[in-house]
Formats: sequence, C-alpha cells, structure tokens
Amino acid sequence: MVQPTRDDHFSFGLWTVGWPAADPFGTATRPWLDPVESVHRLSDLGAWGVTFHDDDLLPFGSTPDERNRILTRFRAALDETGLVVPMMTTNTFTHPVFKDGAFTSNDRGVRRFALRKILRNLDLAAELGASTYVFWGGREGAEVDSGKDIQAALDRYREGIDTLAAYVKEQGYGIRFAIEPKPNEPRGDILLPTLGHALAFIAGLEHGDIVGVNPEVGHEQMAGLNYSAGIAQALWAGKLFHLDLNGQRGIKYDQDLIFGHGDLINAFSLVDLIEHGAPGGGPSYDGPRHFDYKPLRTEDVTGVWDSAAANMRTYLLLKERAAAFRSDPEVLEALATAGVAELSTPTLNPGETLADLAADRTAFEDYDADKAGERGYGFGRLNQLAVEHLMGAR
Ligand code: GLT
Ligand code: MN
Ligand code: MN
Ligand code: MN
Repeated sequence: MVQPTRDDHFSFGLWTVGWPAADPFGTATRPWLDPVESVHRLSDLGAWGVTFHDDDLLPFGSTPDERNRILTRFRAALDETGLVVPMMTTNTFTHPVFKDGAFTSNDRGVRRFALRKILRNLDLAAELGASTYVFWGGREGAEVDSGKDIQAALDRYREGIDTLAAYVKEQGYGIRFAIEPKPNEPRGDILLPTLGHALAFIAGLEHGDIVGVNPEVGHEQMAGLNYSAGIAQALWAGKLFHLDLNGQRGIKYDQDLIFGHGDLINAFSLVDLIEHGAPGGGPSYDGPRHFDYKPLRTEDVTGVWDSAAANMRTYLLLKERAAAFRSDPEVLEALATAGVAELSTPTLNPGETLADLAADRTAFEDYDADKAGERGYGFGRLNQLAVEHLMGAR
C-alpha cells in the first residue's frame, strides 16, 4: 500500500533532488547531480514523472549542438525508464538579466528576451509531451515601492501570459498554463503573492481559459494562509491545473520541506480533498502529485533519495488515513452533527423569489434565533477524529 507505483502519478522537479544545497550563507554541500541519474533513481523509487526548467537540463547559453547532445541523452533515459514529462517551466530568475523581473522588468529589452526564452522552451515542452507549463514569477516584484509601477507591471504580466497563451493555441500544443503564487523571496514583495491574487489576475486575461494555478503548500503558508482551503477554492473555480507539494513551518523563509513535515493536519485535509473531493460532491483533482521540496542542506546523497521516497510514502500514508477517516461511522455521525452536508442545500427553495422569502414568517418573524444560537456543531470532536485517524489510533 505504501509502495509508490506509476498509477500514483508522483512527479518531481529536477531542481528538487538536484539541488546542490548552496544557500545565501554557504556554498553547496552536495555535488552536481546528472539529470539522467535523477530520472533513473526517481523511476526506481516508483515516481511517474519528472519536471524541469530549461536551465536545469540545458545550461543557460548552451549552443545548439550542446542542447541536442543533452536532449538526446535525456530522452534516452525517459525511454528506458518510461518516465514522462507532465510539466515544464522556464528559469526566468537565476541569471542577473532577470534581477528586476522577466515579464515585468522595467527594462523593455529584458522583457523581450524573456518572451523569447519562454517561447523556445514552450516548443520543447510540446515536443516532450508536457501538458502543463508553470510560471513562477519569483523575480516579478520589487523591494522599493516607488521603483515599480505595479499597475503597469500587471499590464505587462498580462501581455506576456496572453501573448504566450495565444501562441500555444495557435500551434495547437494543448498545453495549459499554471501560475505559481508566492508572497516574497527572492523579491521583497512578489506580484500575484497568493492563490487568490492569481485567480483574480487570470479572470482578467484574454486567454484565461487555458490559464490556471499551481499553488505550493509552503508559499501559501508563508502568507499565513490555509493551503487546503485555497486548493478547495481553486478546484471550485475549475483552475487547479497543477500543484506543488512540500512542507513549511510557519511564516518565515521558504523551507521546501518534505511533504507533511510541516502542518501535518492540513496535509491530511489536503490529501483527503484531492483524493475524495469535497464532502458535498465537489470535484477532486486528477493531475500530477508533484513534489517541489528541497532535501535538507545537511543531507548527503543517500539522504537525497531517502527524502524523495519520504514525500511519496507520506502522501500514500495520508491517503490511507483519509480513506479510513471518510468511511468511519463515527466520523459520518460527527459530520452529520456538524451539518456539513446541509451546506450543499441551496438557501432558497427551488423557484423561490426574494418576495417569497420576505413573506416566509418561519424564516424571520417566527424564527427562534436564540434557539438556533444554542446549536453545538461539534467541530472539535470532528477534528479529534481526524487527528486520531492521522495518528493511526483508529
Ligand atoms: C523555484 C521555486 C519553486 C518553483 C519552481 C518553478 S522554481 O525553485 O522556489 O517554488 O515551483 O519555477
Ligand atoms: Mn517553495
Ligand atoms: Mn522552491
Ligand atoms: Mn514551487
């Protein structure tokens, strides 16, 4: 049960296991990892897919010959293992050219360069069969309020995404875009800081039909937000195109811990939601279970692969616990006491008008608000049942 298989659709970024663990205060603690080795190791561990930025595989500035050679080797590894590339993305943050952003750099030449870099990589994504293309705008932001016209920046962000989305449609690539929000780091403040900001931005796009979100556990939690509640809203909006699973402990720098190694109760409710859908029958999520974590800087190479396996194992254990939770008669009874299913009944009767409601004395004049205010919802008991299932105590 806790042995991952291809059917679980687990995927990893090359930049996760391949992170050599340099941070702002110290140099790398691990050697460079050959992407071909990562493909083989991930496959052996039971993963299904691998994702990457252009520069993770094809170093910035490589010649066409170098690109071909690297791609040939990489494709061979994919063919040999059967691993797929469900998602790709562009590095528009490492090179100094992007220090003030890509789509939203104040420098117009940088913006044009960024569009070209992404365009070329979209062609590669289509060739490799990726169906999702992620946009994490880590450098789209500012530290100085007066140095960035935020409204002009949003105009340029929209121009960039719409231009590329139109291209994807024109080429018939069948790729959908997923915007990944983050509140800060590396910029002091990043544009589209949360899932909610991203959804509002998408609603104003010309080609928003193929644009959704790629929310990351830690990024929402860095803003103090409830990740599984945000995921529920993204599902409700039909915009959960991809997700980044990891762990985070509170409002601080981006930790990218192993999935579940942060807010475990929220991880439990997340897995319950994306596996089973909302209790009222809302949609579940059938996309990749993508891990965007970093092996701790203190790990050696063995620790890298142990931690990769840990992400999948934690997910599968939570999935097992969530299934037990959903089928426990005591949980069903607690859900009924809490009125969880009642929320799916529309507030007005079928065909009822506002005038009908105004004429309904039982809704107001004869309604015993004091009595209704006495109701106990039993949410605490419900949560204790969740915690006990999570702990394997039931
Ligand atoms: C970077 C970032 C991640 C994003 C990646 C996609 S790159 O590592 O911290 O959260 O998902 O660009
Ligand atoms: Mn992160
Ligand atoms: Mn990250
Ligand atoms: Mn991420």
